[in-house]
Amino acid sequence: MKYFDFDEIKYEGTNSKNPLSFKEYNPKELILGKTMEEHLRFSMSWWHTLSSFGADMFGEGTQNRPWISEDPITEAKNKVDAGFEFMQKLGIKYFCFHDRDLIKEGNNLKETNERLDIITDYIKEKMDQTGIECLWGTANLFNNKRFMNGASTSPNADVYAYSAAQVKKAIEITKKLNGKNYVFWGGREGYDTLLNTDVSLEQNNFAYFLKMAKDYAIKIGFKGQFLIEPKPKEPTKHQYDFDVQSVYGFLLKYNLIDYFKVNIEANHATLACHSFQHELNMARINGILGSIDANQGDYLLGWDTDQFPTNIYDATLAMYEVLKNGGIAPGGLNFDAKVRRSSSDLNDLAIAYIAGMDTFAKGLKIASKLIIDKVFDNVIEKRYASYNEGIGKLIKEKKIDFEGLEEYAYNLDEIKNESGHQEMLEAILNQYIFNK
Ligand code: XLS
Ligand code: NI
Ligand code: NI
Repeated sequence: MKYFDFDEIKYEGTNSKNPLSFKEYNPKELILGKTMEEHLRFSMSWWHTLSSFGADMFGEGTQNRPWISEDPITEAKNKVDAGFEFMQKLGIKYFCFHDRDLIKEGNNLKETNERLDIITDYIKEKMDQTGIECLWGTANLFNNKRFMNGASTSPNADVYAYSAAQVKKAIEITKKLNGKNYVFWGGREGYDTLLNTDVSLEQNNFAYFLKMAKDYAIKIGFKGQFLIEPKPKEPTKHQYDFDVQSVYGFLLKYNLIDYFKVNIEANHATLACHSFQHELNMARINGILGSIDANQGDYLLGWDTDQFPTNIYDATLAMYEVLKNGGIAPGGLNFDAKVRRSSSDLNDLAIAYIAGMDTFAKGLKIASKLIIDKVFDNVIEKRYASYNEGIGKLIKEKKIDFEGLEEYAYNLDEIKNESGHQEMLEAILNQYIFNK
């Protein structure tokens, strides 16, 4: 059975008026020696695309998806069929999943795991037929009420044990599907009030949980990259993986830095009052940029709206960081994004993906020109030139101390600063966005 009534989506160029066509994303086009497809590594999110139907806190689902069924196994298989058809038609080569997106829980953990075996067999078949791959897997440790106080940071040791068993299985199925990465998003790992929370114990337990996960991955020969996905708040008020810098500090403190990188989500960056580029930059300069959840938030709303990314400014600067990083592989650009509740047609899904893919494709093209022309590199090089000689060189090479600097400062008569030219640079960036 076919679920979508359109054919393969083609690149038709910037003037096309066909909503079901790419205007910017031309998969085989070469940019800086790699195809767009290789640069962008787009991925479909199983949860938003196949398992979410537009429900919100105030109302039921609005999106009537033809793959819904009463029988959990039938529904799960329908979703696989729909998902692979969708990815094939859009030319998306990767998918990401939570264990619980694939199939509903059974009556107990054993039954749930047996269901996972059935459905991952089926997914594997589809992967072999189509060449589509798994970008990452993860475990959903937040939906079920057993996680109301957290999972690996729960005050209840039984919940901790259950969470470990669930993650163990999630790593096993991710390995079975040859996942390129495995993600830990905090879920409910955080707290709402200190009046009942032992943060120190929770953080130690959390770190030990991650250590056991990586030890187990090594033991079973899972080669995927482990990733932590920072988010500052929601569902808890204080999420432990607040942002890239806090995750980096945590990984250092608990000696996990060699095994984990980060998966940066645009909407989580903005919730942390950072720009998307800031988070990507922090990860890149510390060598832990692993993958991206490509979406966008609404600056007027204080929660994770997970919208499809259409902001060309942010996409350009994100791709700038990706190029500076030498690429994002084995990570990719996963659309952790959902259509708005009122976008109730099935085709709205495809159009949303196309909009996101075109935005990042255009961002990639503009960013590559900024890099070729060294627009910001030249400015930054000149701005820090005082560290290439004299006193600056001694500082950079750590060959001077406070006394030496004091002596130097005594002999300075006038300090001359130069303009940062921010508006000029923003205008140049706009010029590239408008014209390239
Ligand atoms: C939720 C997160 C989640 C992760 C995977 O805010 O973005 O969807 O990407 O668990
Ligand atoms: Ni995410
Ligand atoms: Ni999110």
